[in-house]
Amino acid sequence: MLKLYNYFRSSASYRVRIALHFKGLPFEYIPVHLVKNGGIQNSAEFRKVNPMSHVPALVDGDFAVGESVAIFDYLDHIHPEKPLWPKDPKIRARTLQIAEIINSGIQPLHNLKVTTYLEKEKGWDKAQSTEWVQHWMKMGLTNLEKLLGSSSGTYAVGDQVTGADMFIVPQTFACTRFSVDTKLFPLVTKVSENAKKLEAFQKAHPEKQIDFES
Ligand SMILES: N[C@@H](CCC(=O)N[C@@H](CS)C(=O)NCC(=O)O)C(=O)O
Repeated sequence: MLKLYNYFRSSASYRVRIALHFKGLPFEYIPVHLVKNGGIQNSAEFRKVNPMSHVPALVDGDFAVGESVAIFDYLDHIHPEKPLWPKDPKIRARTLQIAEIINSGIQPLHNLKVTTYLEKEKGWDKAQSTEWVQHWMKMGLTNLEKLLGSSSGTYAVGDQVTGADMFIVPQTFACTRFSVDTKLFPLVTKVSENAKKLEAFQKAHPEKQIDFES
């Protein structure tokens, strides 16, 4: 069985949980607490699974892969039904564009190790680091909103569920944690709300996970 090293609150983990449920693939949930004891992701043992010291990481037999974009690609190749990255070249490119706006343009700027660095190494207080996160979230979502103006239908890319929705929903969850009002971005909110009605998205929600903490 596939194993998923992840953390309930991690938006990148949430993406992969959605993808696994969407494809109907059972998996063993291996919690990696990102905070306790300096963060299990920083342990030598976990670094063997993912040298980047972050979740998620998917393990299939003796093969381990990190990075949600790569994990989605791997899942599509081992289980091609219900593609996360659709086959049509234009739909696929748009899906990956949206995923990358979030994956490289927004999420890294609010990652735990980044805000910890700002607060511990640069001496910023919580309010300053939160303002930094909010700035990058709003900038990214403003640009994503423009793109959704031409790409979205019921979901982020037309009327079919794609991997793009699986990146957007966890991002809106992260925005709420950092008090960024996603209602400022009506199309982002609309496609996210539509996707959240689907079972795969509901099963993957942080509050439904075995390691959930309030
Ligand atoms: N681009 C990576 C992002 C992974 C990532 O940043 N994970 C965060 C949680 S969402 C993490 O494990 N952070 C640990 C840390 O900052 O120490 C992916 O898509 O998998």
